[in-house]
Amino acid sequence: MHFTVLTLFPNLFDSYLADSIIKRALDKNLIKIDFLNIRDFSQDKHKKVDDNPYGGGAGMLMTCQPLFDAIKEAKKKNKGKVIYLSPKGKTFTQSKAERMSKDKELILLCGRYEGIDQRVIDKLVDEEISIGKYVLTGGELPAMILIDTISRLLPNVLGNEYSHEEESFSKILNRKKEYPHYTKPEIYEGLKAPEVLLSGHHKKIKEWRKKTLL
Ligand code: 58G
Repeated sequence: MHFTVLTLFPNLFDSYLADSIIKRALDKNLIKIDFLNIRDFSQDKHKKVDDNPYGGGAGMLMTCQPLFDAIKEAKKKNKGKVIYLSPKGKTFTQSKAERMSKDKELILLCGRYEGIDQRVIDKLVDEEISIGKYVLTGGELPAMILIDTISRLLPNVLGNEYSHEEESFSKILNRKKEYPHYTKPEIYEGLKAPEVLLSGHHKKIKEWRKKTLL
């Protein structure tokens, strides 16, 4: 999967991508992430990328020119859909991630301030996606959430220890209804892991798990 991220704050992605399993996916070339700093496309002498909204109102909007030019540049190397991360978008779900993981390329547009000029959305955005019903200061966290969720679904991204093959998505999402999990040590500050799980008696373990379903 090739992601191109358009943002005013590409550095926000560094620490997240420098760690964790996403770093490994990048190193193994299972995913590629390009960043375009929207400010680099501003033709304003002070590299301005925002202005007051027509009709008045609080806050600033990202202007058309840097966004049109940044998206045009992104499209030279990335033929995927342009996704705008916005609280007005359609809610991102595991099913949506599964569908998007079948794409080869995606362009992720991160807004700041009070959002972007509607003409960018009308002309250049293919889809508006929201990670939930709350407003953030920028689209960068939602973009990272899409990258993370989609990347872990790609072949060979998860190691065996995190494999989603053996445990289905529906199971993960229904974890509330799943049995409780325990790992070492057997006793932690006097709290014992259930005896039956240490017994090696598979039939009894299965019965215990069945009866502990919430
Ligand atoms: C209102 C306010 C509309 C995504 C700000 C648009 C992005 C939440 C989500 C914005 C976001 C989400 C500017 C800052 C989008 C722009 C960005 N907030 N729920 N904020 O996915």
